[in-house]
Amino acid sequence: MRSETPAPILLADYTPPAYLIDTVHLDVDLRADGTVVTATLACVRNAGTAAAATNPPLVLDGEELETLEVAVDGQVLPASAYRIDAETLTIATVPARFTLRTKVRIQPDANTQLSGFYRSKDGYFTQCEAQGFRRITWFADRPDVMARFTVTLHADKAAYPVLLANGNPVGQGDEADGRHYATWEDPFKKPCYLFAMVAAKLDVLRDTFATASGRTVQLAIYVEPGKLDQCPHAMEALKKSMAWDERRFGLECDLDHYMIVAVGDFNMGAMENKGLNIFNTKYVLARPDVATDVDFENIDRVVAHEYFHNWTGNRVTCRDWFQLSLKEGLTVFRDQEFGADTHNRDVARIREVRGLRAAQFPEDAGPMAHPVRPASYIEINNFYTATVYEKGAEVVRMIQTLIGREAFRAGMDEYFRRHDGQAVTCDDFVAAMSAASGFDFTQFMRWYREPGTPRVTAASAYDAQARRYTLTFTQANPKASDNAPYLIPIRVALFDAQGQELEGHSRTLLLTETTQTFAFDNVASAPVPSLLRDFSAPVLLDYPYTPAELTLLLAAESDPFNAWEAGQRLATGLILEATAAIAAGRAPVWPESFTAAARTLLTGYEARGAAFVAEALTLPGEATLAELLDEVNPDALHAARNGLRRHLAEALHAEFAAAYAALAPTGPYAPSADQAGRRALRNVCLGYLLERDAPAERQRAQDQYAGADNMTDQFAALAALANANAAARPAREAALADFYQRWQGEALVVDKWLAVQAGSRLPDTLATVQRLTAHPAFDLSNPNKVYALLRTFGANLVRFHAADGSGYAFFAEQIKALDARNPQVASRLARCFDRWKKFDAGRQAHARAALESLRDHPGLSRDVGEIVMRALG
Ligand code: 0A1
Ligand code: ZN
Repeated sequence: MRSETPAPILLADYTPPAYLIDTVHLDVDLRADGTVVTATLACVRNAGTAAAATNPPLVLDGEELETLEVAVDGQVLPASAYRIDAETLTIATVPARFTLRTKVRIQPDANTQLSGFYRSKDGYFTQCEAQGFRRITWFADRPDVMARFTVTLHADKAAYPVLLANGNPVGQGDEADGRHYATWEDPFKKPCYLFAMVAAKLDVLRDTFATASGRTVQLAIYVEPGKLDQCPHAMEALKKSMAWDERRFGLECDLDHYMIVAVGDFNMGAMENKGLNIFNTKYVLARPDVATDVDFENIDRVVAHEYFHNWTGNRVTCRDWFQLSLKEGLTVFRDQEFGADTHNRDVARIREVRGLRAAQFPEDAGPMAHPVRPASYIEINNFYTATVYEKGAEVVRMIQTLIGREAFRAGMDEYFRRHDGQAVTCDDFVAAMSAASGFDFTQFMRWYREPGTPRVTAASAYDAQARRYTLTFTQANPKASDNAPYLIPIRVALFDAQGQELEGHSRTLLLTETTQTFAFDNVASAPVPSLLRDFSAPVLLDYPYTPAELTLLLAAESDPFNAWEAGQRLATGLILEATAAIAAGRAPVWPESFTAAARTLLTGYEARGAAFVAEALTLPGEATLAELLDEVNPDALHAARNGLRRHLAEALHAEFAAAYAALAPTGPYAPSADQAGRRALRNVCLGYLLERDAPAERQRAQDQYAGADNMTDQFAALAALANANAAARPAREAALADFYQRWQGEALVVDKWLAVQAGSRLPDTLATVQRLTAHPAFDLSNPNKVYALLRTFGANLVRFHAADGSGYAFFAEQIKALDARNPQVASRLARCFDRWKKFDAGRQAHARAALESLRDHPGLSRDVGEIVMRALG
């Protein structure tokens, strides 16, 4: 059992650093027995803080460092002059300004956490956010200490021909014994979490970008040898992002060299290190035969995200890690806007909200609920969350909604004018927005401060005589620390019974009170309100819509998000009713009106857009639906949702088949928004058609699988077969075997193969997953493999939450095995337990036992410990 719970770190305890570091020289010598890092730091006592007068000790952070030497101003210190404990180096007395030199040895080959400097396949790579730099050398590992870095790497030339670090190359050459060196100098001050270096054997794709002011930026994408033909899409994405940021925000690239390095072992998606982004291969490599439309789009978004960080995160960084959303919420908002401008704005918004409801709303309702700006944490790596990222982006989006696009742009200009080169807080960002717009954000700051999703309840009244329509909103957030109201922008429009939008009545209401009424005058008849258009605030909105009103909005709303939302509300109502019916042993009822609405969508896709119709015909996911229930019966919910799918498949068989035929590809594959939309709808049709369990439909899927010239269609057919019922078993097994056979050499495609089996609704999925953990394709030390197999299973509501607790017990053992190697990844898996209290007493008992066995596991990491402790609450 853990002997003690680590103390939380508190925002309220923030104090400025006692010492600053102006410059850093790193000499990094890669040897067979480890890497020796010699760091020379120009340190200075921080004027303007208490430290200036008190001469405090110098305390630096370090982890798993073998310290070989410590010197101050060239004098090697005797061991008695400093103290090293588990995580700090303390030198009791230092001058006001001095040079510290430390020499340490680190073991990148033994670094299984993938934080700091570590080995992966073809070489050595770094990951320093949030606190990985301390695993490379002694340092003040906090984002408000910003320094200028120079780095020299030495390594064997044949094994590691590519030597990279941030900034500009300023020297290179050969050394004795077949070795070589390279020196890089970064002209920008940066916090150490943005440090990166690479020593590896890699191929490179080069290009250039001419900035608006006429500078030329050298672009390079480095990948594992043999993969250059999977780089062009990422390169195009990079150039598009650079041009977009100039156009939309007037932000130009400040670098001479912008490099992306792809690595197959990486805990997260990608990292915005200054001038030297390090990416998970998943967000770089793409070719039509190995990557889906969604992969292509994700690559655009992630490449853009990391590039945008160069301003929002790097030029202006965070004062402390509580401010993480300052860079992440804002940068996600920026990559969302880029995605909307370059793909399909309507569908982008729908997908954002779908994602928010599947991940962030459950987080905000569960044991890990925290504000966009948390007030405390035990392990910062646990706070790279949907709340900080996606809810944070919603908060930034609301700021733009409140002040308008132009003022928002002026606010961004003001933010950079005030804070370029600084480490600042979320308050500083909002203050710049306020200065540029005159808007008072005092009440709005509640969005940064409180956990939980506000629930807004709306009611309407119509006074025919006065021709007056009123909407009354009430807001509440039981997770908040008090009952004070939020400032909530609610976009509304009114529709008449024929589906005409009432002119002059579309507006953004600012809800500022707990209960507040808004009046609309000159309304000729009782209208249908369309509330929260474009999802103008991240809230749960209740309004007693009738199915007829929702059907009208689905057909008539010109705001694509709210049209989609109306359809989702209709489907949600039916599925939840059916869940209750099934749990009570009754048969569900599917009204003809819903089928008719679906038929109208399906036959009208040319007018409404295939991508939109694909979204509208996709039922809300089980995790999203589960949040709406007090106690979840996953079997009944699963049966209800699939029952509705099967009902639609039967009732609309002819329409699905016709659309499937009409949407057949007409030319060569391109990952364009238009083509991707058509493929998405066609594959939605395929999925429905296969619900019918008929040999002809299986054949259709097999034909598509065999005939596809691109991964989108091939994988959609495989996924449909992988979920098909008992009779399709031979077809399913044949397709899975063929897919592995064909793609076993492409790691990212193998991930898809693992995920499609782990996410399958077949009853024996746990046994399959257990078997796959022993398959040569699986590797517990590769995060992508773990996420593909284990996290996908953990998100498989009906199978993970099996009534006998087998899913939980299996998962707990996997987490223990993983925690010993990679606590960050183990901790992400542990999050699959978050919602255990929403299930029945039997399941809860099993989940509690699994969580307690984790809690009591010897040597459990701080990462997993925090998640388990919060879950057990
Ligand atoms: N800042 C990166 C994400 C990232 C965060 C933490 C990491 O290691 C713990 C790695 C990457 C981004 O937002 O893209
Ligand atoms: Zn980011």
